[in-house]
Amino acid sequence: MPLAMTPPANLTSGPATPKTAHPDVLKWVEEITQLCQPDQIHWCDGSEAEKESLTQQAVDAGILIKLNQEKLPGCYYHRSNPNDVARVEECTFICTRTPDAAGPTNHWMAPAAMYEKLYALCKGAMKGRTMYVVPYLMGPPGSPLTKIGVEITDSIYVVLSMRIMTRMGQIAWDQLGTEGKYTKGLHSMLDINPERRFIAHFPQDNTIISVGSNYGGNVLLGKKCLALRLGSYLGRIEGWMAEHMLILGVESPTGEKTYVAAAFPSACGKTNFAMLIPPKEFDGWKITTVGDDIAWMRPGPDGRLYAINPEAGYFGVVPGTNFTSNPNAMISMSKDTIYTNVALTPDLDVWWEGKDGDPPAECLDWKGNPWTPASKEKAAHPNSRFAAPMINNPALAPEANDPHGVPISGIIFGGRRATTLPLVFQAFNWIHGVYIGATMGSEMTAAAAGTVGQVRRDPMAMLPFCGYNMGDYFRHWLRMRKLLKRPPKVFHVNWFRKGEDGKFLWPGYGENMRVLKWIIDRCRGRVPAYETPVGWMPEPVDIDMVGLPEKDVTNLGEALSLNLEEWKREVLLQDELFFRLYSDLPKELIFQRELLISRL
Ligand code: OXD
Ligand code: MN
Repeated sequence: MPLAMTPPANLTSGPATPKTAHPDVLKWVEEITQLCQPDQIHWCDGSEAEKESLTQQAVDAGILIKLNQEKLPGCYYHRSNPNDVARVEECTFICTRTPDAAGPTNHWMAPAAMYEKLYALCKGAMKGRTMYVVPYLMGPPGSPLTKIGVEITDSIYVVLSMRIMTRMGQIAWDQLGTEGKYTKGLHSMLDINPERRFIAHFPQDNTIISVGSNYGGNVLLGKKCLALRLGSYLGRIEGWMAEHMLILGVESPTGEKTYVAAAFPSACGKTNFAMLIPPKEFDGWKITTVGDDIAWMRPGPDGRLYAINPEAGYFGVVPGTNFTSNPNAMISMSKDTIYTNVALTPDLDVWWEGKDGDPPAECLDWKGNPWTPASKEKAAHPNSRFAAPMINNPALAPEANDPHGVPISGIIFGGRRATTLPLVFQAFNWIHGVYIGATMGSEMTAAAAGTVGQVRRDPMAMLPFCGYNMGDYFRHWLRMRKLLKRPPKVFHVNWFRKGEDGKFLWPGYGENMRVLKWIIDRCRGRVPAYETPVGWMPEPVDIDMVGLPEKDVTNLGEALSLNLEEWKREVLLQDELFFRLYSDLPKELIFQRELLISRL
């Protein structure tokens, strides 16, 4: 088929030749070329040869450092600008037609005003640079949930990371054809200046524009921008859900498989939970990872909720990861991985706080400055990351590539809470579960710029990621119940509760399997629970503690305890969000609050 538009004369050879005949893509790329004025255009095909050549160019330009290939085959190291190390919520905008459609929890600007501002910033921004046109799939090929995106970027780091994080290249051009729908994404680093940093979403145009950053969460546009912000918007219109959730499979010794999805805020252990290795006492039990960050879910023909992981890689927090906390993540990042903002040792290995073994006697910290164990600053940035292909994960669920997705039996909410929230409880029903998710709170982490440690309400862990009015988002959750004959059971967990001595009451990591087992058994209706004002709870004897030290067994009672005075304060704290959303809140949630207060 002839191309609908001929690319500019000087850009017709090699990778400058379009890899698609999709008329709208060609028109849009031409428009962005005129606007950004790159020296060259590279249409990505996702091939090995392309990867090799781009990686070499990135190394030559000092954007990547080749790591010790004996220790870390195929691995590279990247340092971001120190002003650009996390997602920035103040710079993130939902540009719906009215501010009300974006709602009080999102920053809003009118689409026309935002386009004008960003096009002015992008004018000539790629002079002297190459513009990459990156096609990608979010989801397994052929899934009814899968979406196509095209990201235009001037960052080779973005191209190489998108290749890990998504199904990038020819596969996406093929699925797009000449008539497919796709999400437009334009990214330019500009001069990596926080003053000129905007991550703008235009839901009605299915478009994202991100400028002034080169940090993953702001610039790998398939991830937070498409898979969550635009995804949640599209899900509401199209009758499905885009959630900030891991998906895991639990296989019992008899081969029975159960799948759960879990929403924890950023840097609260989703990757660890998704890759959990059961303790040795759970002989024959196996956890497999479908996804570690994002779930797209839709009702299946049997009335259950089916989930896919739209991603193809992990963009995980590195510090604290070791062979005890998450062996599967360690193996996942042992090859073909891009590390960002960890420390670099003299033999070109990587190091971070919490890695197994002793700290190196000397290394370069994440900013490239000399570091020794006596240094006051951390060697790795607390939000340093690894981008690794999911196929590296020894626990990868084969279903991660299944276009049908997996049936979800349980949804687990959780936050990082030192007090009040017990180890685990179960919602009375779906509506109560929506209330529990909507009122979730968590201590802030380094994944976003802000005050680390402060408790903030983070409904369904979606506060930074919901692409429309949060009140309507809750309404969408409530409405989904009507589309499900067998809705998942809903739970809340808190691995982070502390005792009076300030120490964690629960050992966490692989031992979370013990709580997960109770959850699975509840989903399958085969263990008891007792009714409390906050939901169904296990007695300590209902959690299998065999093999754990005496102190953990003793602490379990406290980890599971309810302090009604603390809960009354909790309800008042929850009001902070409810007041903000009041005019948009579904009545069901207000009733749930009243019911909780009367039970307390
Ligand atoms: C992430 C995040 O990167 O949630 O997954 O910040
Ligand atoms: Mn996340």
